[in-house]
Amino acid sequence: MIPAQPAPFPLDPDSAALVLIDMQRDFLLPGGFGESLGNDVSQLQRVVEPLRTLLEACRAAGITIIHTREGHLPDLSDCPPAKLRRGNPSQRIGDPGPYGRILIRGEYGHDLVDELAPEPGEHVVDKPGKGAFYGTEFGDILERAGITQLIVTGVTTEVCVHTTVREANDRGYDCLVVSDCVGSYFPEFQKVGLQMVAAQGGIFGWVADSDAVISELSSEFAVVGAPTDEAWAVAR
Ligand code: C5J
Repeated sequence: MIPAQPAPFPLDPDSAALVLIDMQRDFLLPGGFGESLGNDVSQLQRVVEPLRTLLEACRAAGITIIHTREGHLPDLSDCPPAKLRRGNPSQRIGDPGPYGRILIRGEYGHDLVDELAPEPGEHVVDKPGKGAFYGTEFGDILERAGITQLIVTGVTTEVCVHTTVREANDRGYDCLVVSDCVGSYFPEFQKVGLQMVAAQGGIFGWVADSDAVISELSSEFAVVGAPTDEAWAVAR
């Protein structure tokens, strides 16, 4: 059981996936898309180290790993005009940036930060929207792997993390959001975004920090198997 808000989370490593949402250079590095919108990227960079440690722990525990990247085809045919029109008029999706065309698949800035580079066998899902399910194979990957629990990390807490958790919640997945492994450019959104997940008895899911998840992964319980009905009764 992972100590969590609003209640302990009964992790089953065989049914769980670690999801790393959009840990892309365009969002995290100075000069990228995120900064072009006027954001302070240092707020997101603090996520990298705890997430790297959690990623290693999940790899060691044999947990399914899924990375996502937000971005678009070079001809922008998968980018709705409404999305294209948003943001800073001087730099939009598809415009040239310091790391290549902003949020365009195949460009350096669109790819994941070096510290969290996927290993062979890990899934990388390219998504045109904020949520991981929309327009992607994410749902099929989860179904094929028998995943029912998502350990959710990445950026940004109130945008792509929240959208994915809400989509997953509606589809019946149990989502544990890892508080120090998700990040927002806005400290107040980070705080309230996490509160919103666990509010009302876990309206969208659970929240715990990475130490709690890692201790559970290294404990004997975590490798024993699926949570029992009793475990879920405590968690509810
Ligand atoms: C944003 C994201 N914030 N990954 N994308 O546009 O949250």
